[in-house]
Amino acid sequence: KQCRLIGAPVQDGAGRLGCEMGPSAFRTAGIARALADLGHSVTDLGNVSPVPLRPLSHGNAALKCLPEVAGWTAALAGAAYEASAGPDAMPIFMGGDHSLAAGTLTGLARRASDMGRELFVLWLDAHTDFHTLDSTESGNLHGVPMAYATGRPGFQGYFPPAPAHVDPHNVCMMGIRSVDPAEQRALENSGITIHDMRKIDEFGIAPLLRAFLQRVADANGLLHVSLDVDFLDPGIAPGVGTTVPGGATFREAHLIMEMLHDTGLVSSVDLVELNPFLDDRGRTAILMVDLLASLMGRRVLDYPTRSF
Ligand code: DIR
Ligand code: MN
Ligand code: MN
Ligand code: MN
Repeated sequence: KQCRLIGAPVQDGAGRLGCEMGPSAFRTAGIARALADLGHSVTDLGNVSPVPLRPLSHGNAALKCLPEVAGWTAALAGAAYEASAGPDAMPIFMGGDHSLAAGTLTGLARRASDMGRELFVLWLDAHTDFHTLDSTESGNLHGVPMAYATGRPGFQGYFPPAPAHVDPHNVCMMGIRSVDPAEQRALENSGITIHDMRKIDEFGIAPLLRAFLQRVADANGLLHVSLDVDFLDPGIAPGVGTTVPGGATFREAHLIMEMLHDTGLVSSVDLVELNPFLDDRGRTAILMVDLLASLMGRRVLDYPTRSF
């Protein structure tokens, strides 16, 4: 694969400072080396800069940093479109908070549509990030990217016009365990598949994921994986501003990544919400890099050499 590392040091969408250090932490944790050791070609394209701001005012007084996040969205949609060109392209967006997905999802959706393919999204997160600009109560814009990307109303005139939308029927969310009431109402008829932690506990992650991957394969789709650090249990991933108890375990997360690699369907990745200021000696950054390495082909067990 042609791995293209793209830093997106956006932190204006999160409720606390620190995500702007995310791309540096991923680099320090050895992300390029981990991919190169697996035999991939790796290019670090550096960090994206937001487009110039224009003043914006909105009726929802809770909104924080709307012009800044709108500027990042425009810049990242362009960066995602460009970095996804070519048959072996594997853009990897190093966040930065999850508002960056407003840009990556819509830029990648435009690329897919150019190719005559459909974009599918595996959303690994404690949260659904399905607020509109009107419904968010916290005002933190990392809570809106999936609503924007799937074309929910109310973004026009504030966020840039989306270059393309993601079909909500092509979205599967796993790990969900914190949903605000307004999001829940909107999700009910959205077409999005949601596997919350209850479902994962009850059925296990493998059959749920396998069913989604089969749909992607049947449609010859492109698959984008958006991995929010808070998908993981806070016990193994403390470096995030929005920890929620009861997250995915080390093995559940690695199993997902290994199954994704086996299918060969993944064409792009977001690594988001890493807050190095809150991390414990880099362990969350290192875990995220290890998960990416599993997704890109690293094997924990080499079965043929086992003698028992
Ligand atoms: C909550 C938390 N739904 C909000 N959202 C996120 O503020 O809108 N936390 N994305 O990581
Ligand atoms: Mn998120
Ligand atoms: Mn989250
Ligand atoms: Mn549809």
